[in-house]
Amino acid sequence: MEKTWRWFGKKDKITLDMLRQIGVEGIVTALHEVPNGEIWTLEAIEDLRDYIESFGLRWSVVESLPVCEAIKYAGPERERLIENYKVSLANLGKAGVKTVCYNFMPVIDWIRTDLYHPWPDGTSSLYFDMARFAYFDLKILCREGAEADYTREILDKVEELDKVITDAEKDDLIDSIIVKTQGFVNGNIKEGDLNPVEIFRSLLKQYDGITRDQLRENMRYFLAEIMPVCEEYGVNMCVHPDDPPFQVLGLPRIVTCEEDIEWFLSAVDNPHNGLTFCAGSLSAGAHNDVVSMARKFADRTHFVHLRSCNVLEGGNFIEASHLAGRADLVELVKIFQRQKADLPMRVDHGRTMLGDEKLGYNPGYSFHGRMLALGQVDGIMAAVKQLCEEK
Ligand code: DNO
Repeated sequence: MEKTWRWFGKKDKITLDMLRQIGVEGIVTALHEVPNGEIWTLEAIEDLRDYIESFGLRWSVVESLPVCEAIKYAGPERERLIENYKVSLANLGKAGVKTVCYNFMPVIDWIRTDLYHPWPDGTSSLYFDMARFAYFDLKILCREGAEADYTREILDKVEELDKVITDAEKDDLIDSIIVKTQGFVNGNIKEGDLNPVEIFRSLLKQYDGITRDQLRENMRYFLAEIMPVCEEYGVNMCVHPDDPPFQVLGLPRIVTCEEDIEWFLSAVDNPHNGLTFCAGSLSAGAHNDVVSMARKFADRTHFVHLRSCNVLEGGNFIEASHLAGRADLVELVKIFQRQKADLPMRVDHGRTMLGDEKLGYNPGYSFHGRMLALGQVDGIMAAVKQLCEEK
């Protein structure tokens, strides 16, 4: 597989020079400064591509070309936004950047309740705590009907937490769930936005009454519309699974499990309609057998995210070491390496360690932690390659 790294553009504190030194071959990035829904011009794409190439690297994958909410909920601006999307895709194709990762999660992209969950060895990683998440939903967002989505045990924990939680902890929870994890991925809420909870409530409203089936139909419609452009320019689309892979906050989520993936692949049965196999997101769902899913979907996988989670009691999950957890990365490397030797792969997230915490990296996107993970995965890849050659 091609060793890639998510880089957040020229403002990223981690430079392309540094990445070249640690064995990265391809870059995963986006035109982060272009507001969602606007066209990515050929000129801006070529500028960034040439900059990356001047370091001896290549722009391998776009993550993400964001799909606007109105496309997801089929608002009146949908046609115009899909037209813009097509132009951006054509421009990417012309510039030779032909793998495009996106997601179809309504309102909120990935969700964690704790960005610095401590490990006994002094490092920290990202964490999802169901009771704290339910607290946000019930006591901060005050979403109507939310109680019905949680077990009695979780509801009791929410009441217990309510007796002790401080205002600072509440702010931190809001920050972790809807602000810090969203802004840098071109999400709906950015740091510095006033009253994020209010903004979030109004975004949720857009999905009132939208069922999973409707969201599926809107995804099918979007994919069917863009496929001719993908065919013309040889662009491969790869949807990122929902993270975490289950329903949240009364919103439908439709890329959560084997059946969901099967559905969207066959709804628009075109090789350009594919998957980002994010082992981390998928392994956060106890219902997912990640290795068997990789076997099943390898031929429609255009991009791989290597990471692993442990699912804990009550629906909590923790981002494990890249050599542990529910996602067997050794098996996954075997499967994907056999599938396509130059399939782009990036290590996804890493521990915060050895001073990363002082450098203000985006949550999950530390330097040392990801470098350690890349070293581990690089070792797995070398061993797997040798074993395959010996056979
Ligand atoms: C988080 C990321 C996601 C991902 C998008 C792709 O760390 O995995 O934000 O980039 O969902 O569209």
